[in-house]
Amino acid sequence: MKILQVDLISSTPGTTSLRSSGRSQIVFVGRSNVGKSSLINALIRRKLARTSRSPGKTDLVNIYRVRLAVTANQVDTIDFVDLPGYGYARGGPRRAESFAKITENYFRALSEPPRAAGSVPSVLHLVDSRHSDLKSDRDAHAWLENQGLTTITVGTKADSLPRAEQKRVAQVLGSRTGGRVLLVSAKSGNGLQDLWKMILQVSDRR
Ligand SMILES: Nc1nc2c(ncn2[C@@H]2O[C@H](COP(=O)(O)OP(=O)(O)O)[C@@H](O)[C@H]2O)c(=O)[nH]1
Ligand SMILES: [Mg+2]
Repeated sequence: MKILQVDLISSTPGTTSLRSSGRSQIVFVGRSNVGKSSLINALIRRKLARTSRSPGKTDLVNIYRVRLAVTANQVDTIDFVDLPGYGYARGGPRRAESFAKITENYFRALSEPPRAAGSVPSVLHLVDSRHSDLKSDRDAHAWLENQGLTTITVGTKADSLPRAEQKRVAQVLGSRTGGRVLLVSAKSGNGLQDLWKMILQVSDRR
């Protein structure tokens, strides 16, 4: 698989009503600072998404259009949607509301007509491997499942855990998510190939 081109095609406040692009969409959801932007950059092998040490900076919904050659004669386009993080307490109540206000708003907008055929997004729900059992993440997971969305749980920053601990975390997350879980590291690159495989499986390829 080869990534041919990636463009930031839209960058809008989360309160804007978003319409489905009619393309395969992979939506990246997770707490602030979980490593969303780093993971997107690692997957697309470019430094396009802004990363930050201090949580809660991004209020925008950024959409990256990824053109890739899955095989020599099959070119696909997938939109990566980077939603603002939720659950960062120090940002105050406004920040705490961001999952409700932005994430829910985003998915709701997608389910409103007019809706292009085959435009149901798949969700990568990012969870920090070091803090894998937070209430805000469990709530977010339950909410996403309730919407009937295809959700894959991705444990980030796996490089910061010893191997035995990685296994334990994968089991904890796996029992909650019916096994649709993968541990990755944007830093070391571990798990990225498997994640790409999953992305190609869940995105609708026409
Ligand atoms: N050790 C480690 N740190 C990471 C990894 N991915 C991201 N980080 C760090 O986590 C912080 C937040 O990353 P960022 O991608 O901006 O998170 P976002 O707020 O979810 O977009 C930054 O300091 C990153 O360097 C990873 O795979 N391993
Ligand atoms: Mg970010």
